[in-house]
Amino acid sequence: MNLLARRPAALLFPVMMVLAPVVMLLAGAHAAFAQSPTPWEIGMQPGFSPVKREIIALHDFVLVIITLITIFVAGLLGWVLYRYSAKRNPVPSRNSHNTLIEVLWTVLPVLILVIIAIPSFRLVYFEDRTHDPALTLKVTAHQWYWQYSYPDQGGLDFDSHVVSDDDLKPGQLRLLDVDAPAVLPVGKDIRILATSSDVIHSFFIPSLGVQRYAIPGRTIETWVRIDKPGTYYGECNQICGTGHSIMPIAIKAVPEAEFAEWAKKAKAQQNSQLQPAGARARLAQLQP
Ligand SMILES: [Cu+2]
Repeated sequence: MNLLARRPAALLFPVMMVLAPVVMLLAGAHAAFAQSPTPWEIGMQPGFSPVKREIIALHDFVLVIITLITIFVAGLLGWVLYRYSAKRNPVPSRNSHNTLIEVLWTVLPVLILVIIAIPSFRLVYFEDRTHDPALTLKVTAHQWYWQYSYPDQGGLDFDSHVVSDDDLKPGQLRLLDVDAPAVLPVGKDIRILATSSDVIHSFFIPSLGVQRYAIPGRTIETWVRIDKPGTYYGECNQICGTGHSIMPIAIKAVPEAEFAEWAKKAKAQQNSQLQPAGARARLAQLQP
């Protein structure tokens, strides 16, 4: 007892250890889940879709191969510098050919490339399309904002603009938050069709493994299945003009029932509103 009275810190530590997870859980319950870039990030954002998980797996696999090659070549270089310096090897070899080594340094790189190509091509086809989508989201890029269309929801269609620095509310992310995010259901295969009305843009959401060029006169497909509710941020990542930095992407993933409710309300609002700017503002208020 005496000991504890003299050293309150000894008691404080176990109490904090017990309380910390509870406090974190409570804080987490209030803070909405969101995926965005963080300062000093050097790795990729974590994945919240099957495609992104495959991208991370391929990246990790190739990283091992690259690391082994780099270590091997650096080691070889070091050995040659040491062993064949003019001091240690005053009379250089006059050989100009060695069939075995030449075959090896041709065949081995080819084999390594084939080993990388197989999972790489598999991934290209995996992210290409989904065969039985529950929903289609059509994305049209404009200088400098995104337009989202839902052909399965009675043609629901709205524009999504960046929130300007002056209008940012507490907790909103500068150059990432938008007035009307695209709302999508979680756990469903969603077909994404990207196109553009003016110049080449790119629809890019890192944590969902979505990246498709938006090209005028073309429609390019991909798909996504979002693991959990939350907001997933992305950006146009094709230099498209002076406003390139002010066309971020925000995807709000919600449970299916909530999505259906949102789509119905948003469509009703859209029908009752003739002024596009007003419709946009009212749609923004409807976001869950
Ligand atoms: Cu762009």
